This record gives sequence, structure tokens and C-alpha cells, in this order.
Amino acid sequence: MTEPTKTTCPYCGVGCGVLVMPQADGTVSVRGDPDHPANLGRLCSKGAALGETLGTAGRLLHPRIADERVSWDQALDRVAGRLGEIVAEHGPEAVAFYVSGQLLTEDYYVANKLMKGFIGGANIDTNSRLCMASSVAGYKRALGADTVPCDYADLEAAELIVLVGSNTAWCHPVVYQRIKQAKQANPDRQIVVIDPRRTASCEIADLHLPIAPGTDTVLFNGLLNWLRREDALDWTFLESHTEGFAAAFTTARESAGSVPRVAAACGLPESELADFYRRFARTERVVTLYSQGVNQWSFGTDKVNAIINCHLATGRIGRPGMGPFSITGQPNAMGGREVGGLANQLAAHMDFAPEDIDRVGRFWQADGIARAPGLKAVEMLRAVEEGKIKAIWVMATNPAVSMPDADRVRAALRACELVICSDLFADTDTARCADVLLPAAGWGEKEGTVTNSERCISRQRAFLDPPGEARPDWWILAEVARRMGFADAFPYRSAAEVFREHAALSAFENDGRRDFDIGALADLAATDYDRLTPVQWPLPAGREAARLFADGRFYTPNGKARFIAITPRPPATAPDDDYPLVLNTGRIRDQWHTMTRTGLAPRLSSHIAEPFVQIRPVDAAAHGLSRGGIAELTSRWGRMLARIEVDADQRPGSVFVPMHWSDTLARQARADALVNPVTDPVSGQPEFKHTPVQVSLFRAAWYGIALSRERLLLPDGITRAATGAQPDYWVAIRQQGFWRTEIAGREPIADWADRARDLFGADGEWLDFADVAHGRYRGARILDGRLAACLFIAPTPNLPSSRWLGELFGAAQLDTRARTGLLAGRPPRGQVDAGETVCACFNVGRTRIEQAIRSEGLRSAEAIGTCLQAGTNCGSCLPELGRILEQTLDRGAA
Ligand SMILES: Nc1nc2c(c(=O)[nH]1)N[C@H]1C(S)=C(S)[C@@H](COP(=O)(O)OP(=O)(O)OC[C@H]3O[C@@H](n4cnc5c(=O)[nH]c(N)nc54)[C@H](O)[C@@H]3O)O[C@H]1N2
Ligand SMILES: Nc1nc2c(c(=O)[nH]1)N[C@H]1C(S)=C(S)[C@@H](COP(=O)(O)OP(=O)(O)OC[C@H]3O[C@@H](n4cnc5c(=O)[nH]c(N)nc54)[C@H](O)[C@@H]3O)O[C@H]1N2
Ligand code: SF4
Ligand SMILES: [Mo]
Repeated sequence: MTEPTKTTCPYCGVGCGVLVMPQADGTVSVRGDPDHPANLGRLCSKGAALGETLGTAGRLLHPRIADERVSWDQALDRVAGRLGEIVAEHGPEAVAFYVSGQLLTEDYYVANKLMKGFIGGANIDTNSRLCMASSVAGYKRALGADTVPCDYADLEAAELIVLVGSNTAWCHPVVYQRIKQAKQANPDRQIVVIDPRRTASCEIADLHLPIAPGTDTVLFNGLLNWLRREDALDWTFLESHTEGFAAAFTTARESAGSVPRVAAACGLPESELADFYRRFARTERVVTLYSQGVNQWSFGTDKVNAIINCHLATGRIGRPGMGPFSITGQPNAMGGREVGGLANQLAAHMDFAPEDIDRVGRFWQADGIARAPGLKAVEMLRAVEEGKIKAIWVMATNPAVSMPDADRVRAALRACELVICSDLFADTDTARCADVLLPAAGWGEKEGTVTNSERCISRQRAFLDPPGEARPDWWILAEVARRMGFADAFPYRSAAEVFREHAALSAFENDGRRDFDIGALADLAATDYDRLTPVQWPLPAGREAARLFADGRFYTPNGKARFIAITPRPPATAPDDDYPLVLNTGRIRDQWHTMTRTGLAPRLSSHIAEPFVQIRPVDAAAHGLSRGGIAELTSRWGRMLARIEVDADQRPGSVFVPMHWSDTLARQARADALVNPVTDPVSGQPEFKHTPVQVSLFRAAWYGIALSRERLLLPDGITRAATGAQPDYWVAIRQQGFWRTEIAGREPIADWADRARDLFGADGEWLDFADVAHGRYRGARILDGRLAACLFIAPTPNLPSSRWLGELFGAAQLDTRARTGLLAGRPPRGQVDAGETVCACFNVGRTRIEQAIRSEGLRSAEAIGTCLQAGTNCGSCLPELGRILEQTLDRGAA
């Protein structure tokens, strides 16, 4: 037996090491790498399901121009030729690259070098603009460089961890497990969660502050004020290592004021706010861990600096167990920052300062290097819309889904003269707007490195051949560069060669002046690159790197960290009578962004299968919404449909929707169609967490669920019949061995038996039950005694459970009981429906868990694990098991 391949998970910024082993049956086994410092063997549900996302289904296998298959030569010549022509005619600003924190460092480096060094414009920006830009800007303002000063071990060494705008339990599950374990080991360790919603991360919280959206600047200004009043400042550190305290403090005191004023502004009880302030003031080792609830605001950079101010004031930076820790989202968000993927950076943490331009230009031997920053993502797409940018090359990101005001972005792409899209998949929302499609090699098919949230560089290694003609992104870029006449600067034959150059640039004329230095890796031989084990930067050649900021020296010109005076601002748009609720958007546990990969794994769709809107009971009642129905959300920018979920975890006045669904998997379910495209003036990051919306009941005449072995073609399948009515709402969900499609429509349809045959094919045996008067239909198509497809229609959302129906798909033959059940629309008597899946690893349903809690008298998540296995593998569902336990016992008691 061969050794497993050591590689790194391609999803979140935790950067877990995984061991991969292709199996004889063609599947791939994936487990956590016990030797990787990020996860020490753990994986979350997404990492554990990686094996299910491989294979050729849906992959883009060949280059395509205008929907025709072409050779690589034709595609590369076309791209290079057209880019060259446009630059010659309109200048380098007329072309743009929109890239991604999911590119490997080597891909990213080549993209940036080609655009900034040789095309000579700086219109290359990355989806990290939507993600980390405020953190980058905040660190640079305060510390003089984009330096994340903490690592995961600091979380374990901290006595207080403050999670601000981070649903760590779902978005960085392995870091969350590390925090949880540390808390179990020492219950005195305190966890405070600051988030308008009560999230799964609150499971381990000593205190949850359900802050009014956007008021973090007030809260942290208030904290600075409190720290001063309680004499909790580190004056020695302040005086020798920082500047600007007086102004920041005065602004904080005047704008935030006393605890009652801050509590009122933040919508929090005074006692709880003071409780947090007290904990922060009296605890030395504090890590403030933050992500999108902080960054994704039109004043995200101010939020970041309000947090950093409190760490500087207490001297809590540069020592173990403390610091302001921006946790990164994408697997290579940090690598992108290192190569300069943002339009306002150059490369290797250098900026568009004259000496940096000169230095990078000499290193690249690029006389035509760009001399000024380019357009940031949202501006870039605006320039596409205006026709100023005539060609855009999108790599490893899906802006037609993930950018704010997504309908407008999509229209801009459709109208653009030349859209090139490099992706793994043939059919994404963005690929649908592209003229040229380039097949990229994906995870497991290419070599390279990524840098995780704690600045640890890890290898991604290939263990599969790329399907069809797919190629690594760096190769595609270098080929285009050569054909544009820059062959000398792009001679790379391997990822290792690119990496060496990147490492050499980081050390070039550095001498400790720039934080990012991995000079020790600049001469890595190909074999050493192959064997490279995870390493943390800085990693200068020939000297030991100390802990960042341990000496109290920062990367500002005078070496002092800067306080930034923060005047709190309101969100860009306030709710009003037309749009009375605040839309908050984000992630769910088991899906990754626009679902091109996680959507392939049936077990990842079992936790949450549909786009939803989470709303507080009181708001649901006020807007006539009840659980299971469909809501129509509208904002000044667009519209979305989503299943209604009524939940007291939601803040009054706010609703939450997931960002994940696209037009390829659903109809009218893109959250970003609603989102205000306003951005932070410093960082350019959009305000994804705050758009005023109206939420009303979508009045469907019928609701349906269809299960089929093949994916249904919607809405065509339903429209084909004479009357032409089609579903207004549909979501396609891949399950084990079949597809489930949820549908609903406004127009009544009478002839469902005909529609069912249009959808699935008329031949074979059919079971039909129709009650036209009451708008009910149940139909099943049976081929060779096995269930081939079924359709259930009802006037309300109460439809049979897909779990029970799914089991029927597995049956070799449908017996009489099953047939009776299908016609009756419910499981035969005596058969239990296990309910919606909670534990994706062992496929354990909610009903089964509730029953076991009652019948076996289970009292802890561990006991549930012992009884049903649930939660014993990746542990991602443990917070939910805890909640089900609580709710079931509550109900038992009531
Ligand atoms: N399962 C899963 N994990 C992922 C990803 C994924 O797609 N799926 N994506 C990865 C990526 S790229 C990223 S960037 C990270 C994001 O990770 P997170 O930032 O943890 O995720 P989000 O759900 O976007 O938002 C976090 C929280 O911010 C809260 N919030 C909203 N407004 C405010 C506010 O004004 N103040 C405060 N304090 N909080 C607020 C929201 O309620 C939400 O719970 O996740 C990474 N991990
Ligand atoms: N409403 C709302 N919108 C948001 C957010 C939010 O919180 N709310 N969060 C924002 C954030 S933080 C982020 S990071 C973005 C993420 O948004 P996107 O970057 O648009 O989302 P992904 O689905 O990850 O897109 C990655 C694409 O790259 C492809 N791909 C995967 N691997 C490779 C590869 O190796 N090479 C190439 N060429 N392609 C590859 C995938 O198939 C997929 O199509 O969304 C942003 N949008
Ligand atoms: S926490 Fe999960 S998604 Fe993130 S890197 Fe680890 S296994 Fe991958
Ligand atoms: Mo992100």
C-alpha cells in the first residue's frame, strides 16, 4: 500500500492538514493529519466530506470560446491576443483581473506579476476585498503593516477570548474545537461572543452580547473609556511604543460616554455590558478574534481599529495568549495578501510607494510596472459596467453570486466585451456570463502552497490527474504572459520555481524592514519543496525570527503603533417604512460560498438544504410569516425568495439569510441580489451585514417536492404543458442516489398528473392520487419495480419528509406497504421518520435524537454520541446536539 498524500484542506482559513488516500474502488479517503499544527488530526464536516466532491461531474474539461470547444492553443492565443489589442488601443487600465483567496500562492503571484509588472495596470483585485480588506487596512493603519500578530496557540493560552462578529463554530470549526477543548481543560477560561444573533458559537460562551447591528465601534470606544477610568492601561507600553492615545481616548470618551449611554446605543443591558468591560479590564491574556461581523461594514476598518486600540492601550499585543486576531476566511486569503493580490498593494507586503515600485520593478525587471493603485472590486465592476474596462478575467471566484448588488454585476459582465472565466466547473453563474472558459485544475490536482490564518505556509499536493485538459492556474497565466510577449519574465516550468521567486522577492532589500520575509525558502530545491512541512512566517534567511512585536517595535516609520481616533458612524442606509428590517447575511455550517463544490456532497446538503430567512417570532408575526412558508425579500437593489425559519436567536428587527445559493442551484435565492453595494471608504469592503429589506409572505398557490434519479430540468419540465405555469421558486438538492427539488408557484395548476409525466417521462408504471378540488397530487413513477421518481403537491408547505422518501429510492423493490405509503403521502404505520439530518458524518436525524433523549434519558451531547454516534467524528454538530437536548428536555418539563 502506498503512503497517503499530505495536503491542506481547500476550504477555510484554519488550513487543516489532511491525509488523502485514493482507494481501489475509485473513491478517496480523507482524514485529518495528526502532524499538522493547525488541526492535529481534526477535521470538520466540510473537510471530512472532501472525497465526495471529487470526480468529473460538472467539470469544465476543455477550453471553450463562445460555447464551442477549442484547443488550448486557440484559447490562449485568443486571450493573449485580445488582451494585447485592448491594451494597445485603450491602455492597461482597460483590462482587469478579478482573482481569489482560493488561488494558490503560486497562481496568485503569477497573476499579480503579469498585471502589475507587465500589462502595467493595477486593475487586479481579489474577492478578499469582500472578505479581509478592512482587517488589512486596520492593521496597516495601526501597526504599519498587514501583520496578523497571533496564532492558534494564543487562543489556547488566553484567559479571555472575545469572539466579535465571528461564528467560529460554523466557519472555523477546528479552531472552535480547539477553543472548546481549552475551555474544558480550564473552565476559568472565559469566552465572550459579540454578535447580533445567538449563533452556534454561543454554546461555549460565558457571555453573549447580542449587539445592535453595526455598533461595535461604540462598544469598543466605550471599553477604551472604561479601561482608562478603571486604571487598566499599560502606561509604560503606551508611552514607549505607541502614539495617538490622547486623541483616540478623547474621541472615544466623547462619542461613547458612560456605560448607560453605550448600553443604550448598542441595545444591550447595562449589567451585561459592564460585565464584559470588567472581564476585559481585569484579564491580562485576552485574544479578540474577529471576522466578517467586523470587516463587512462601510466602517469595517474603524471597527478593526476600535478593537486594536483596546489592545494597544493595555499593551496586550506581541506576547503569548493575547492580541487582536483577524481570522481569515479563505484557504489562501493570507497568501493573497503576501503576493499583493489587492489592487492597492504591490507584492510581498509592499505598497505603491515610490521606493517600493522601484524595488519591485528592478526585481521583476519590469520597466512598465504599474505606478498607482488600481480599482477595488466594487469599483472595478462599476468600470466594467461603464465600459471603461473592456476585458475582465475572473479566476476562482463567482462574482455573479457573491458581489453586492449581484444583479447589476451580472448585467455588467453580460455586457462586457470580453469576459474570461477560469473555473473548475462548466456551469456557474459567472461562467454563464463568460465568452472564454478556461478549465482549471482543482484541489488534489495541482501543486502549490497556501497560508492560513496563523501565517502558516502549507503545501497542497496533487494526488489525482486533472480531468480532461484542465491545467493549473499559474500555468494558464504564464502561457498567456508568454503569448503577450513577456516570455523572459514567465519562464516557469513548475510551481516550485514560482514559489522560489516569490520567496526571494520577500527577502529582496528587506533587512527586517518588512514583516513578510520568507527568504529562508528562496533556494528551496524542487525536492525540498515537495517535502516542505508547514512553516510559519516570518522566516528570514540566516537568522532566527522572534515573536512579532515582542520588542514593542512596529512597522511604522518611527516604530510606534498608532491609535486611531474612531468616531462611530451609522450604517449607510437606515431601515424605513418601506424597508423596515435589517438584512444580515453569512454562512451555514456545511456549505462553502456558492456551493460549486460542497453542493456536490449529499451529506453536506443534509444539514440545511434550502435557502432560508431566519426571523424573530415577533417580527414573523408582524409580517404574517410562519415557519415552512416562503418569504419574499425585497430591498432597493433586488429580490430573493427563501424558506421561513422563525427563531428567537435572531435579534428583533433583523433577519439573516445565507449567502450560498446561486442561479445554478435555485431560482431567486441569491442573497447578494439584495445587498447594498456601498463600501468602506478606507478599505473598499462592502457592507454585506446591513441592508434594509421588506419581508413578506410569498403567496404560493401550491407547494411541491419532487424526487428523481436525474436532476430535473426546471422550469422547462413544468412549463412544457399547455397552460405554461412554472414554479416561481425551486431549489435543487443533491442527495445520496437522487435529487430532491423543492418547488412552489403562484399560478394554480390543475393537470399535475400530466405535468409529472412531462417532468419525469411517461413510460413505466405510475401511481397517481389526485384531489383537484383540494389542490393535492401525489404521483410516483416506477421502473422495474424500483422507485424512479415521485412528485407531491399540496396547497400548504406540509409535504412528506424527503428522508423517508429518500429511503424508498434505496429499496431494490417497492413493496405494497411502500406503494400505499407513497399514495397516502406518509410513511406506513409503525415506520419512523428519522427527521432532518443533524450529524452529517453518521447521518443521524433530529427525530431519532429527540426520541433517544426521551427514551434513553440522555443528558449530554456525549451521551447522545455514545448512544447514536452523532457528533463523535468531526464534532461540527455538537452545538446543535446541545440545543436539541435543551429544547427536548424543556419540552419534556413543560
Ligand atoms: N461553513 C463555512 N465556513 C466558512 C465559509 C463558508 O462559506 N462556509 N467561508 C469562509 C470565509 S471566506 C469567511 S470570510 C469566513 C467568515 O466567517 P464568519 O465571519 O464567522 O462568518 P459570517 O457568517 O459571514 O459572519 C459572522 C457573524 O457576524 C455577525 N454580525 C453581523 N453584523 C454584526 C455586527 O454589526 N457586529 C458583530 N459583532 N457581529 C455581526 C453575523 O450575525 C454572523 O454570525 O468563513 C470561512 N469559513
Ligand atoms: N451576502 C454576502 N455575500 C458575500 C459574503 C457574505 O458574507 N455575505 N462574503 C464574501 C466573502 S468573505 C467571500 S470570501 C466571497 C466568496 O465568494 P466567491 O469567491 O465568489 O465564492 P466561491 O464559491 O468560493 O467561488 C470560487 C469559485 O472558484 C472555483 N474554483 C475552486 N477552486 C479553483 C481553482 O483552483 N482554480 C480556479 N480557477 N477556480 C477554482 C469554484 O468552482 C468557484 O466557482 O463572498 C463574499 N460575498
Ligand atoms: S476547519 Fe474544516 S473547512 Fe476549515 S480547513 Fe479545517 S477541515 Fe477544512
Ligand atoms: Mo471570505
